[in-house]
Amino acid sequence: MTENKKVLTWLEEMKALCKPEKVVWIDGSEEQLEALRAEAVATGEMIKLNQEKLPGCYYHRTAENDVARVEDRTFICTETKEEAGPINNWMAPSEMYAKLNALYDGSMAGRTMYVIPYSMGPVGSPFSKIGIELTDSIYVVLNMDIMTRVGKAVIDALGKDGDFVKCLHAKKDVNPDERYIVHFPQDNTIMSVNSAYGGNVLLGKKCFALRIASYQGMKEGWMAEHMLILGLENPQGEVKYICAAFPSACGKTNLAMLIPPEFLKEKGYKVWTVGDDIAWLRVGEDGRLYAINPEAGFFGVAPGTSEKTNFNALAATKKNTIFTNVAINEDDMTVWWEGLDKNPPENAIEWKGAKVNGKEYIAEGNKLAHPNSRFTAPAVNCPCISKEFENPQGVPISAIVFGGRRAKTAPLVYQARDWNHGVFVGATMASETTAAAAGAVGVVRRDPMAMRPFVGYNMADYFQHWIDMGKKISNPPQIFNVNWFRLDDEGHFMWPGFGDNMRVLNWIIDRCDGKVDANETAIGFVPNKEDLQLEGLDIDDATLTELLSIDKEVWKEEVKDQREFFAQFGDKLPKEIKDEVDNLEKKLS
Ligand code: GTP
Ligand code: SPV
Ligand code: MN
Repeated sequence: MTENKKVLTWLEEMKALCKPEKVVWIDGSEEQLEALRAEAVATGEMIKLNQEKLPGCYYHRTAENDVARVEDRTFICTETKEEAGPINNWMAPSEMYAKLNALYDGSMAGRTMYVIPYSMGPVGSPFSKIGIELTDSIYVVLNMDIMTRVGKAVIDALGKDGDFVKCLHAKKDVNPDERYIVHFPQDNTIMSVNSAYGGNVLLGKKCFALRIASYQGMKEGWMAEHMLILGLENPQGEVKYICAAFPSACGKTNLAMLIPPEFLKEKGYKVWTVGDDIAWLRVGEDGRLYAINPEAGFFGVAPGTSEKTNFNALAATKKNTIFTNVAINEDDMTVWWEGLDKNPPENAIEWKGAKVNGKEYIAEGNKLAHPNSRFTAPAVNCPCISKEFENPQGVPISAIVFGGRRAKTAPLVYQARDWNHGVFVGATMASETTAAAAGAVGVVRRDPMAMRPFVGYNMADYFQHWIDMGKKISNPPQIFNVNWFRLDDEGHFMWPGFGDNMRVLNWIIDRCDGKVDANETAIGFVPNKEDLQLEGLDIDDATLTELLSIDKEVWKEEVKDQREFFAQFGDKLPKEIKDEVDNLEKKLS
């Protein structure tokens, strides 16, 4: 397949280590992929779903102990601990390589090693980067084929001496005690062992496109972010692009594919999806920030996805999709998850594989689908995919939006005063944890820029990189913060969310265009109620007032917590960030 000596040398070394029975290069051809699907069905690794209702769709179940990213087993192995910073797990590279080599030794005996050449970003784009993943899992091959650009064209683009990110995955026996997701940013190397769950094994995604890429971006002057990218089209047909960073399972896929409320749709407003999870950003010649989505598919949260909440995502899953850990409706071999509709199948197979009466099972308080069950769907299936999706130059960004799940504290939306204040707003993000990572759910934690689990180096240097980038962007995006998740005293969401978030996006674009005034507060600019398009919205004035209010006493507590979080970075914390905390405290008093 290739004459690239770096590839061939590395492949020989990894073969000698893992000792597979054979090695198969993935060329991206449909014949090869179809044969792999048939093999996976024959061995039980995948289940073929109803091919009339869900053509090209398959089902996969992971081990019960292997259903989410494992942050406590994810490592950044830089030469020094300081380069990895206080947030990341670290081990000295030599020590980690020794540990891993023992685990990989002979790990593929009697198995096939698949070689997946893949591109993050359109092949040949100046933004794009190449990786090669070695894996012994057909499930990984088939997912990578949906999530990235795979095959011969990538090898051609790599050429005789191009560089690539080395990715090794061995499934082994998915032993959680020997599970490691390890990054060596200085060696362009990723090693994953003893898992078969998406975020741990689709190494182009979080491991490369965020952890390794954030390190590359810091060195090379660009940014890799946990952001969706959407285009907002107004009735005049102009499209403005927005990036938004929300933590895992906090609404990126939903916002990226939003359908506006009826009265805005009638006027001609539309949303186009460029990306739902990851953005790579570079400064363009015109001094604006440009973004591409390095991925080719969506690895989306299934529960809560319905025709009502996210019509476009659901439509994207109707063909050539792999479902992981959802429930099966045995009557017609289709899929089901909580929130799809109000009709759980009676003859159901729940996500762990037991046959149950779905209605009774749910009535007893069980879940049919795992809360982090996912679909892997090709982006081209999405009815609202942007025509700029494949644009190798990316799209110009007008606004960056941060957000998370905050039951209290954060108002519906506010705008930062300038770039550095915006960086501070991102750096002080906090959100309640979700099922996307192993561990407790619903605990508020600091998650700067939604990148806490994904920064491949010291987070203090990452803040500095954001500040430095600001100096290079002569025409920077405006920065905002949103919170769709504010709760009332009874624990109900105060804001309807989903399609109605379009009302907030329109205000954001109006602010970027200088069309509306705003109310300046200690934390930033908050909308005047009359500037939000509220037609057709069932919300009373008191609720709206509450959603836009800032409780100074609560925010004073917030500042204390911010200071505590920042303290761990010591002298490495950029002065600009420290100044912003002082400034906020002053404005609150
Ligand atoms: P990752 O793929 O893990 O990075 O997640 P994501 O940010 O793409 O999250 P996603 O859009 O899949 O949403 C996760 C959950 O949040 C789903 O259960 C949604 O139903 C819910 N959700 C999304 N948007 C909203 C909203 O505006 N309001 C409320 N209340 N819930 C929302
Ligand atoms: C996330 O957890 O943020 C995801 C899913 O998007 S995973 O690919 O598992 O990281
Ligand atoms: Mn994500």
